[in-house]
Formats: sequence, C-alpha cells, structure tokens
Amino acid sequence: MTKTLRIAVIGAGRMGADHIQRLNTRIHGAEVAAVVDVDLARAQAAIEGIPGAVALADADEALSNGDVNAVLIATPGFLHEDILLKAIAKDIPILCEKPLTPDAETSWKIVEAEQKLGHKRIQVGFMRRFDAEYAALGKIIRNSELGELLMLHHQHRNPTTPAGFTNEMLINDSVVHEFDAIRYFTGEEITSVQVRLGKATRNAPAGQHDPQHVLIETESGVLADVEIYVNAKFGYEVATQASFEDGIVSIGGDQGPYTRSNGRWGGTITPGFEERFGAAYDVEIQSWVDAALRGEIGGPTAWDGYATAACCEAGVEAQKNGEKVAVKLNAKPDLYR
Ligand code: ISE
Repeated sequence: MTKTLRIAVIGAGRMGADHIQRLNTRIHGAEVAAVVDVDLARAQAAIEGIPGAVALADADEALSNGDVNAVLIATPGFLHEDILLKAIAKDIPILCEKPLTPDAETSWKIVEAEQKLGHKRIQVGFMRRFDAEYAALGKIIRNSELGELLMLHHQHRNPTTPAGFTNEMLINDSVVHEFDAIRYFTGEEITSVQVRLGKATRNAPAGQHDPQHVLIETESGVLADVEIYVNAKFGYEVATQASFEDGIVSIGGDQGPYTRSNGRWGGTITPGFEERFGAAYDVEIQSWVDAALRGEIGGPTAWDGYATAACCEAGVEAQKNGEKVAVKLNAKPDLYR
C-alpha cells in the first residue's frame, strides 16, 4: 500500500500556490512531487525549497512521471475536463478544485468515466464542508436538535472581483459554493433557482450586475436565498442564518479579538477567502490525503460536482430570464448512493 502521496499540483496560481504551501508545511502523508503551470517560471518559483519536486509546463508530462501517484487540479475550471479524464484513466487519487467542470454536460462525462472505473477517485474542492461552523450547523440539522430546518439565508460578500470576472461568474464561481452548502446542509438536491436583479452598486465593473438575489428551493421545500455581492468593498463575508422550528442559528460572522480601548471598540474584518477558510482547506486536504492512502475519497464526490454544475446552469439561465428555472439532473448512479 502507498505510504505517501506524491502529488502533481496542476496550476500554480492563487489557489494552487496556496495548496503547495499547505502540502509542503502542514499536511501529513503527502509531498509535492511536481508543479505544472503553462508559465514555467511560476511553476519553478512554486517549487522553491521543496526537495525532490520538479517544475513542468505540461500536465501530461506530470501524469506520466513515475514519481507521481496523485493529482491536485487547481487550474481554471475550463481546463479541468481533459486533466480529469487522463487522471481517471491512470486510476490515481484526484482532488479537483471547484468547479468540477464549467457545465453539467462535461461534468456528467466525468461522472460516467468514474463509474466505468467502478470506484470513486475524485474529491471536489468544496472546502466549506470542512469548516468547523459549517460542520456544527450540519450536525444541528442532521440531529434535528432544533426541529425541522425551514429556511436558509446566505450572504456571500467579496471585497472586489479580479479582472475578467463576468456576470455569469457571480453564479458559476461564487454562488456555486452556496449551492453545494445548501445541498450539504439539507442532504437534498436543489429543484429550482431564480435570480432577481435589483438596484446595483456603482462599484461593479461594466457588464456585472451586482448584487444579485438568488432564490432556491430543495426537494422537501426548504427555501434558501443568497445575497451574492462581489464588490462589497468592506471585506470578505460568507455567512448563513438557518431558521428552524425551534430556533435560529447563525454562522460566519467575523471572529477574533473584540477590543475596547481609548474610547473606541472594534475588531478586524476578514480580508479574503484564504483567511476565512484557511483552516477548512487544511482539514479538507488532510482528509483527501488520509482517504487516498486508504484507497478512498474523503469529501464531496464527482456527483456533487455534477449536481452543482446543473444548479449553476439553471442559475445562469435564471439570471437572463428572471424566471424560476428547474434544475435538470440525470438519475444518481449507484456509485454515489
Ligand atoms: C472564489 O473563486 C472562491 O472560491 C471564494 O471562496 C468565493 O468566495 C469567491 O466568490 C470566488 O470568486
């Protein structure tokens, strides 16, 4: 049995570089064997100080490297399909950053390829499931501690957006996390999505309508709403309030020292997702490594990647027509039951 994962990290951008540091300094049972980036200089910079790691410009080269026995995909989503299919063919553990692929059709191809393999190899990088507060709320729901869950209210606020962040990306890149969180909390599929566009901020770049109000229903009728607001300026906030029959639970507020001094009071606003979810990423990657060493996966599956891609497709259609759009899903294969 493999004792150490020798991982090829594909993509050395913001998320890839973060994972490389994590693997190199905090994760047990895994090492960075290769870093791939079309920008070879970036790959070289990323392996600095990592003994035994090589920098490459081509994912195929990494996958055929005998020293590599696992892959972490952190490229932009439109590049995932090709790398995923090749990694599935090699039957090695895969951690794929979200989205699995950018649309339901290609995500379904991945689900089919994994089914042919006959066992699960892909874990999708929905890290919030590994955040302590998400896990605590999930437990309250599953154990019916406050009666039935009735409604979920999500706020997803980012300080600003990188260049090229399109209107569709509010759904595909940001709300995708909320789709996954709602599926995780309720244990149900999402049945419909509607998007309402109201008054918009002057701070959004051309082409983006910001904020947007996303209305979601699940199989049992739980109603969820998401305020997606990606040019909120003040800082980073991803919070949820859950309404139960016997109580209300809120998660995701700013934490940390609350100081009163010199006639003033205050604390620090979370600046970005690395700070908000840093600990969750550590737990997520350790869970993947531990499970991979047992020949399993330790988190969200390719089915979760496919189901959220279908939600995003409905969401982008709903952005355009303002209607309530049904989420279309193929039957869930036995492998994921
Ligand atoms: C980004 O890609 C992430 O994954 C962050 O968690 C999310 O808050 C942000 O909106 C996305 O753009």
